[in-house]
Amino acid sequence: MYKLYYAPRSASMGVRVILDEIGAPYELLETSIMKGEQRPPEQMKINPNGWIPVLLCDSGTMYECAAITIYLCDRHSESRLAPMINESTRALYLQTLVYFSNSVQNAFQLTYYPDRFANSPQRRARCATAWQPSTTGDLVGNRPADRPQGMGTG
Ligand SMILES: N[C@@H](CCC(=O)N[C@@H](CS)C(=O)NCC(=O)O)C(=O)O
Repeated sequence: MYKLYYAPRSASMGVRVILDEIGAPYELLETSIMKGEQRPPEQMKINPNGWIPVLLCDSGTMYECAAITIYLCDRHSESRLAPMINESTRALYLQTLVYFSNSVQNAFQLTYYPDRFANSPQRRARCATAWQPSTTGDLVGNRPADRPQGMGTG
């Protein structure tokens, strides 16, 4: 049985969707992403950053959206949620996944938690507006030439 540290409107929702699609039994462990609210000590032991998702399973614990996504999709490959290792769409799948968790998630951190990155109100305001979502849309969604059939067409 999987256990997932989870909060609504957070990156942990993506992992929940994958667990639903796989049909694996899981339990949601309530936590928070709000500034100033305590995270459960057990969650902090696994990921001292205080970020979710954090997954617990029979083989151990892990965090980072991209890593968890790859792990679950590979482990439950019969669900056909991701391209297999030798499929041509695997490269774009990995690229998009890592781009989101490496760049977009960091931009979210800047936008939602500017106090972590800047100590004056002016600098915090600059952080909070530094990321332009449309740039990400252009990079990920609007490059049909890079989009193998069946990916990113929805
Ligand atoms: N690189 C991490 C980032 C995860 C992340 O930023 N999670 C947010 C929710 S969307 C969070 O836990 N925020 C709470 C905090 O930063 O204190 C990942 O991809 O899993």
